[in-house]
Amino acid sequence: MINRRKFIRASAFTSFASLFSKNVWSNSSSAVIKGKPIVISTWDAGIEANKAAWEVLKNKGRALDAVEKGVMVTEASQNCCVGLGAYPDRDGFVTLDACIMDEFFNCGSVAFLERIKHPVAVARRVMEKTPHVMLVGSGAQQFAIEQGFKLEEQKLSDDAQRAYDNWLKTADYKPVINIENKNRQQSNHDTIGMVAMDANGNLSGSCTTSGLSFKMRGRVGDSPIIGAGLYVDNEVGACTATGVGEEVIRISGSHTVVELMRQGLSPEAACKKAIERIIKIKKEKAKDIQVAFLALNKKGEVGSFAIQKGFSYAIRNSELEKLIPAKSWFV
Ligand code: SD4
Repeated sequence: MINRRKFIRASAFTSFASLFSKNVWSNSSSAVIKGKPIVISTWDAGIEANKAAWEVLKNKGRALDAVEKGVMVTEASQNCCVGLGAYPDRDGFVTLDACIMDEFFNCGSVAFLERIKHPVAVARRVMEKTPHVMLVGSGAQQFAIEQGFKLEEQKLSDDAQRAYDNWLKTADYKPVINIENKNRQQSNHDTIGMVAMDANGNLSGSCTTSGLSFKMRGRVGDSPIIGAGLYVDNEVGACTATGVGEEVIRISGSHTVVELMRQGLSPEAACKKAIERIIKIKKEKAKDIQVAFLALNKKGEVGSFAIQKGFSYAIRNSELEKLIPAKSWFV
């Protein structure tokens, strides 16, 4: 890969070059955190989610169970961006995307799923009970009901109704950078991606979201797409993504990060390279986009990198329970 200076020189776009030269690395933590078991997850809500995952991991449970139980905490909580209490699409419906992947490349996913409280648990059933990887829309809902999941009422939470009514005044669609950390009165919540390594050194991951608020009906982001919002290779490491899903899908983001780690890059360096790839593609537009990657390698080392500042991730192991601000391209 070309280095940053050569890349600037190679760029035909002066303003694009200035976009690069303006960036200064954030001095946020990049401490190498090592050891197993360990669980990491995106945004502030990761702290609570990690607690549930840690209960599994500390008792020598499987990483797969930990990452399912962990993100179910966020799915069940009231927040902007995960679960049935989250903000709806532009037609006023909450549609949920989720996936899960284990140490054997088994994976399951649901997308455009409505009225089911725990999409990640349905994704796990897709993985374990069907010959498929992904079910969507009414088919995913039908499968969930067959599997005993309750069909919940079609109703927005009070918070979501307020946000939707407000949005309808202009009906102007625009992804909001770091919506997950903005204007939340209680603790902050968001799309959650989680990866864990258990006491046996096995990796698993999960990702669950309501997607971008006020999205087009039927829109699916990166979160339920294996290789985009999540990827696990038990020989190498695991990665999850958050932010504007379209940009993550475009570069098969999480898979890219895992492949970069396979080539010997540290988790943080791999995340940074993937972020650079998006910036190179988006040019000036990159300054209005947030994407972050969060990765864990087979040695138990953790790393993250975002386009914009404001992304943080939660970590839990036997010594630490902490929210760590990620480094970012723009500061
Ligand atoms: C999506 N990646 O649907 C998700 C949104 C997200 O924090 O991560 N928000 O594109």
